[in-house]
Amino acid sequence: MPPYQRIVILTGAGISAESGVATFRDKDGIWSKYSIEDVATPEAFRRDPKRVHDFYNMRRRDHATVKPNAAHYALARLEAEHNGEVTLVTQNIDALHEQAGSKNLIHMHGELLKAWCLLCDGRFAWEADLSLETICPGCGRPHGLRPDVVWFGEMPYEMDRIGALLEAADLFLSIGTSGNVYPAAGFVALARRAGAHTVELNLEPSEGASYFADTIHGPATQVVPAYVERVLKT
Ligand code: BV8
Repeated sequence: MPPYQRIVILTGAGISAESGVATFRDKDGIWSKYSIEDVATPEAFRRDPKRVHDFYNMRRRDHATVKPNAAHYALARLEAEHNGEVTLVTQNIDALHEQAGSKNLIHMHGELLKAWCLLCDGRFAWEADLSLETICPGCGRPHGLRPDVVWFGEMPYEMDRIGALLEAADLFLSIGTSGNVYPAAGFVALARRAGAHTVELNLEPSEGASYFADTIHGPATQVVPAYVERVLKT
């Protein structure tokens, strides 16, 4: 394994599964209980904001009970100890990567523990419930706050920066994602075109498994620390 200089890592819900955070498309996943059209689009929020707030309030409350797992800590260790650049791009809206110590982190789908005021464009750390009546700490008005997450049909955050990182990558790891959601599911093709070595670490082959030069299947808490160990030894 050559020494890699510019590592880009994409994570999805599977990396948080062993922390007790529900994934989306596994059996009993979130989308088996809720429909995307009802809780994860701007139209849903316009149509029934209370229903959408309740969905994220439930997930925010659950989040208070979970902790990072060995896979989150292994990625934080890789960033801290690897002699080269390590950038973590997560689709997840949980805060487990930062709680495990990752710093060079991009939340491309936003953050569960942040609120965004559509009246004053302010963004605020937020752990409590949100509702239409919640007063914005920035502009002092109600009826403006929403979860600061990227819904379907909305542009993910920092796409230009992510594109530049993929262009320059020499190693691209995709961890715990089913490869169903774009544009994240297309990152492996961009990384390959840039000449990066591409590895999927997932419980089972994802939709995009065939795009990867290497695939390692198993629970994240086992396969991720083992792979990080191998990279750090080069
Ligand atoms: C965009 C935040 C364009 C909210 C999320 C029509 C209109 C508009 C767009 C589209 C359209 N049709 C299609 C699209 C594109 C759409 C899309 O891809 N749809 C899919 C369903 C087909 N994408 C979008 O809309 C994106 N925006 O395209 O904008 C645009 C252009 C110009 C101007 C404006 C807009 C935005 C997508 C972001 C949506 N928000 N999340 C929230 O979380 O509530 S997506 C959501 O899915 C999460 O972020 C999640 O992370 C992500 C992907 O899911 P995964 O993470 O992969 O989770 P999943 O459960 O699927 O898989 C888990 C995996 O882990 C499995 O493989 C499993 O085997 C594995 N696993 C399980 N346990 C373990 C494990 N692995 C290891 N160890 C274990 N223990």
